[in-house]
Amino acid sequence: MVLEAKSENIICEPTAPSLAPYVHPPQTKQQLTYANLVTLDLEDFDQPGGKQKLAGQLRNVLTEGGFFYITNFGLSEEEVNRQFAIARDFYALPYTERARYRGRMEEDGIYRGYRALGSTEVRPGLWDNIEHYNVLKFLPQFEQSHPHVIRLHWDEIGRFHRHIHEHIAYKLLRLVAIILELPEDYLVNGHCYESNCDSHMRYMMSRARSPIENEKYKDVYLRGHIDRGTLSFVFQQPVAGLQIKKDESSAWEYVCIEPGKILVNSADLIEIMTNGYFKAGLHRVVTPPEDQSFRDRLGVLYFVRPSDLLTLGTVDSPLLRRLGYYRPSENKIPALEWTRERVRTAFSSDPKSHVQMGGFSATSFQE
Ligand SMILES: O=C(O)CCC(=O)C(=O)O
Ligand SMILES: [Fe+2]
Repeated sequence: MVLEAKSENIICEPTAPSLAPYVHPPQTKQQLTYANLVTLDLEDFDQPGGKQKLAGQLRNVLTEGGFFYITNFGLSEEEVNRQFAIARDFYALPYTERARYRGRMEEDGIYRGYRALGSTEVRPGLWDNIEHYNVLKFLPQFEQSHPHVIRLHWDEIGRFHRHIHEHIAYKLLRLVAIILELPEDYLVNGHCYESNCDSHMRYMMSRARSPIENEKYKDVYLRGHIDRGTLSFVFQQPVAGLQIKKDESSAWEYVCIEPGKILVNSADLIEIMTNGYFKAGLHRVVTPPEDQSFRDRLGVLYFVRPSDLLTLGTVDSPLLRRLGYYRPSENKIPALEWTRERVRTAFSSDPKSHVQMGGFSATSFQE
């Protein structure tokens, strides 16, 4: 079913199963250094001249660090908060129940199902405080068992999932193609919802640690990294902790994702597709400020991954040719093989672990 994002509450029907409302924790009162990021208003997309305006804004953010907010993306606050409520209910399940749905991402490189707490070493002998539940696309080939709390809201999650992919990500992919002076659907064709790929929605939990533990971990929840794939979307996040770096030489800055906004970051393939003209957003997660550090941190995210129709390499763009960025590539490696290999290596305990494929290379984590 194709949904048009015209009115509010397209996702949550009046007959949707009831969910106790989710109440977000309060924002920190501490003074933090926040990154100054541009907000793209997606309502402009269908206005006369709107795509050109958005493409201009996007070109700047992608060449300058890869982080921006979007607003007016066709999902109401209630619809977003219901996803947080589903996440809350999932994490209220006993650990043994969550663990029954464990994926095999360490082997197959696909984030599907449960990713258990403590799956990666943050420092030698110190395991992470992160767990997630990942839902692949709503297509017959990705059918699998899910916990009751997920099944109960299955149709609603499916509409939310598709909306992010087809009504938000597609717009941004069209804008990227416009910037690169390619046919507008060039990148959408490599990211079709109906194609095989590992795009997924993620209900993410970072468990609070004690001050003593935080000290041992040097306040790192998730080490600096660039995401695998094309684009990542992070919904509102009142518990501060996510930090970004505009480039290697700049300092880490917090981001504050307010209700009504989504933080978007470009992932490794955006950089590869443009041979470095566009940057992938470098980020990490640290201990939340003191007035929030005792709180578990619940997140809703969506990761756009390439389909098996996109190959790993720089796209033949008139703009990239003019700017001297175009580099022909002989390989026909499906880009999803790259992202899967990057996911596998993220579970390696070797701090130097990295992927090398088709002339491209990337480390798993930085500092
Ligand atoms: O928890 C966050 O805010 C970001 C998580 C993240 O960077 C990731 O899952 O790749
Ligand atoms: Fe990330």
